[in-house]
Amino acid sequence: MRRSIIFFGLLASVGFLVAQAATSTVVARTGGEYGKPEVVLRDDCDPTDPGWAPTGGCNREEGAVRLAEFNALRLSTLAPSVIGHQAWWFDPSYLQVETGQRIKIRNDGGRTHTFTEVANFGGGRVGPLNTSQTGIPPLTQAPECLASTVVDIPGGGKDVVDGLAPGNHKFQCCIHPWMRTLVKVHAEN
Ligand SMILES: [Cu+2]
Repeated sequence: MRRSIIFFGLLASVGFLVAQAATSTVVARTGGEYGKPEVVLRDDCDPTDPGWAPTGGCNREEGAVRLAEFNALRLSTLAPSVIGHQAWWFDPSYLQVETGQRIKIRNDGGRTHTFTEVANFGGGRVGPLNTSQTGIPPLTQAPECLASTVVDIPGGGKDVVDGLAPGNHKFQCCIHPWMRTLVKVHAEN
């Protein structure tokens, strides 16, 4: 009698440990090491600068980057092609998810962005943002960015990406081509 109680007690402990291990694996993949399955599209346009108005305005309550600064930081004298203003970025730039997990996309910036899958990172659809130093050709446009199916996400807008196959997936903004995220989808195991 006493022996069987100990035996069942042991079984219960083992079961608890197994359950705990399974739970921590899930936590590690979705909430811990890998982060949330979400990409935030960011910029910091200054809504008080009228310079933004002709190209869609700036849908933010506040921001610190005027159009002149944005344009000045497109190029660096040390690089052949566009570098881009660092306040315009995809957060995170590297995301790992499980097969079947949907990825939420949120534009926290004030400008329009896209989150477009491309076979190869390249230029977007706006010529002046694919720019290079004098005498050097601009970025080659990613063909996916020229498709009519590209989804524009306005400042404050949202989207969702799902159905990604296991493997690496490259996403970029088709307006600001230096905004990029590599999504690594892990196969189910
Ligand atoms: Cu963009």
